Amino acid sequence: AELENHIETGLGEDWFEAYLQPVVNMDDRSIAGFEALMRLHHPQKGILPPARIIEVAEETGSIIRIGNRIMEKAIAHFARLSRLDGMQDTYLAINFSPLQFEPELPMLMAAVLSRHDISPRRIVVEITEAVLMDDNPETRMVINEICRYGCRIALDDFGTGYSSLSYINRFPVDIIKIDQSFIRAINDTVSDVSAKSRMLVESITTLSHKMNCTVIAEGVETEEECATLRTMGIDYGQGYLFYRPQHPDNLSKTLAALQ
Ligand code: G
Ligand code: G
Ligand code: NA
Repeated sequence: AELENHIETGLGEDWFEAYLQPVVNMDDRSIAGFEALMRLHHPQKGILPPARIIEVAEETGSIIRIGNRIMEKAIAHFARLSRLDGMQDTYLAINFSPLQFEPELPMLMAAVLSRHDISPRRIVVEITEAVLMDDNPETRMVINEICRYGCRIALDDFGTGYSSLSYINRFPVDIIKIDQSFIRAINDTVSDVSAKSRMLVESITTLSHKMNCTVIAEGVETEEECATLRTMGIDYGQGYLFYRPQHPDNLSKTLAALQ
């Protein structure tokens, strides 16, 4: 109930912020895109745990208002970052909860994108298996409409569910994000674990490429992981080794320093 209060107050007092984490090309570590990550900044308590906020917000339904707020903020920040040298072709990935795929969503997205003069081709909609498994025809209609409009779809946390493969061909998925638990395991001290994890990651990558999907490794933390992932042909990486999720003002400074 306390978090619920913080969410309501946060929506009213504008405590929500879209942090951004760059996603890099594995070859040269240049920035390919950004993922927007929700942060609720309480003036006294600091940043409240995002995963818990999402959980509570999905229970109460406030996730729809939070999601819209994050989308607006993320697109505004992205429009500004896009004006920096070398950032013109980057993409912006936004996380969507299953509840957000309401019939109004495509129109709302289109309005925000046109207000900031951002092409829908530069937007990636991140969904989890929960969305794919939702057999609600309305959800599928909305996702298909967003795709027709030009946005791409990324499947998040790949490998953590139990039926990924059976659902993947029912939706126009363009990007597969391999869950960080697999990335962590490729250098497990138990050699049997690391060997199997490497085979898994390699197989997911091969399969994804055969389906014309781009592959992102999530949660890359060490040079060792990065080197192993590069030999597997993974396209993009995301993780603390490259960039942490950052407040957009901070990220602007980081990127300006790169130029
Ligand atoms: O941001 P991490 O930094 O802690 O995020 C925790 C979890 O919350 C992740 O699984 C992430 O996908 C999810 N998440 C982060 N931001 C958003 C958001 O804006 N919307 C939704 N639906 N999930 C988000
Ligand atoms: O949406 P997704 O489930 O991919 O959410 C990404 C989550 O992973 C966020 O909570 C983000 O803060 C976190 N994250 C991003 N990079 C790293 C990393 O290198 N290590 C760890 N442990 N977490 C990361
Ligand atoms: Na995500």
